[in-house]
Amino acid sequence: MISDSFRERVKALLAEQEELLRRKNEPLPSRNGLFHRYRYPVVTADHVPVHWRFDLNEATNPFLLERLGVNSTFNAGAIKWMGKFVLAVRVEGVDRKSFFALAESESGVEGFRFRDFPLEIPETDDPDVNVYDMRLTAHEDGWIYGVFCVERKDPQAPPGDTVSAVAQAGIVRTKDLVHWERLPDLRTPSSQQRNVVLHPEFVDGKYLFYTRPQATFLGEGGGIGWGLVEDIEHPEIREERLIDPPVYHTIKEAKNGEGPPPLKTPEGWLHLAHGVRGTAAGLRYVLYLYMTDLREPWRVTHRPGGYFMAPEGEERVGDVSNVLFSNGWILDDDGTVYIYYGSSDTRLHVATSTLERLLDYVKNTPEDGLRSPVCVRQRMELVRRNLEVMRELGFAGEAEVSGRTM
Ligand code: M1P
Repeated sequence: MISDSFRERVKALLAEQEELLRRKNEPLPSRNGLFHRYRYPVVTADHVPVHWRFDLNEATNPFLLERLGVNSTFNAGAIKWMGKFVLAVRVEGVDRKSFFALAESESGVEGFRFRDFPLEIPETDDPDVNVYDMRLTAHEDGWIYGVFCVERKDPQAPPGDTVSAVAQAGIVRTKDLVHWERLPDLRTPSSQQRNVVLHPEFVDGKYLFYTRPQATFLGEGGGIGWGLVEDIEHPEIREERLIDPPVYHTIKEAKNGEGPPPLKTPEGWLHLAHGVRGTAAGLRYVLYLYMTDLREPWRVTHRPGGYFMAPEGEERVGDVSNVLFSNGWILDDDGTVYIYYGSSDTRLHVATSTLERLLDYVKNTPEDGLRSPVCVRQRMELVRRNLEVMRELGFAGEAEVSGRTM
C-alpha cells in the first residue's frame, strides 16, 4: 500500500522533470554570422529519467532518496534516424563510470527524451572499466557503427599505482539502434587510442578510421591520424599516418582529436575536431573545422586558422572547466547543421549553422599565420580592403573621424 504523501512526492518529482523536458529552447543572436548557440543546454543530468535515479518503492525507499545519482551528460554521438534526432549521450554516474543512453527529439534543439533504458552494450573478453564519447557512423556497408573509448587499468602499472590506464577504441554496430553487436577493439600500432572515428564510406574497399596515436594516456602531442582496416570483424590498422598534427602556438598546441564523422559535401569532407592548449588555468579545449579531399579523405585541402567555437559563459565551468568537445553533428536535408557539443564535461548543448556557411568559413578563413607579424599582415590586408569598401559605401568618413587612417 503506497501512502498518499509518497505518491504526491513522486508526482512532484515527475512533474518537475516534465516541465524541464517540455521547456522551449530558442536560438541566441549570432555574433559571427556563422552559427547560433541556444539559450539552454539540450541534455543535462536533470534530463535523466527519474526512474533511473530514484528507487520509487516506498517500502524500500521511504525518504524517496536518489539511489543512483547522475553527475553529468555530455559528449554525444548523433544521427538522424526515422525522422528523429537521436543522440548517444555519455551519461556519467556519481560513481564516475560513464555509459551510453539514447535520447531523441523531433526538432533537434529541444525536447530530448531518453528511451526507457540505457544502452547495455556487449563486452569483449577483456572487461570494460569505463566507456565514453561514442561516434555514430552510418556506414555505406549498411550498418550503424558506434566507435567509443574503452578504458581499462594499465596491466603494467606497478603495485600501488591506481591511476595509470590504457585507452582503446571499442566498436559496436547495429541496424536498428536497439540490438548492438560488439566487435573486437581496434588494434593499431599505438599503445593508446582515443577519439577514433569511422569514416562513412569505403576507401579502396577498406574501412577508414581517423585515429589519435598517443604514447601516454593523456595523449599530449599525438595528432589526428588515419589508417585502413580490411576486415571490420577483425579490425586492425597496420599503418597509421598523421593528417593533422599539433602545432606550436596554435589552438591545438598540446593535442587535438577528430570530432564526429566528417560530413560529405560537394566540395570535400568537412571535419570538426577539438584542439587543446595549456594555459596557467589548465587545458583549454576549443572546436575547429578543416576540410579534406573527397577522393582522398586524408588529404587536407582547407585549414582555417584559429577556433570555430570556444567555451563561453556557463560553458566555461564544470567538472573539467574550459572545455568544448563535440563528437556528434547532423546535416539535415534542408542544409541545416546541428552541432552537439559538451561543455566542461558537464552538459550537452546544440548550435546550428548551415552547410553553405560552414563551407564559406572553411574556404575563406585564412590559415593560421603561426607568427604574430604574419597575423598582423593578414589583418592589415582585411582592414585595407574593408576601408576601401567602406569608402564606396560612404562610411569611410566615420572611420577617419574615429582616428583610423588608410
Ligand atoms: O576532459 C576533456 C576531454 O578529455 C578527453 O579528450 P582528449 O582525449 O582529447 O584529451 C576525453 O576524455 C573527453 O571525453 C573529455 O571531454
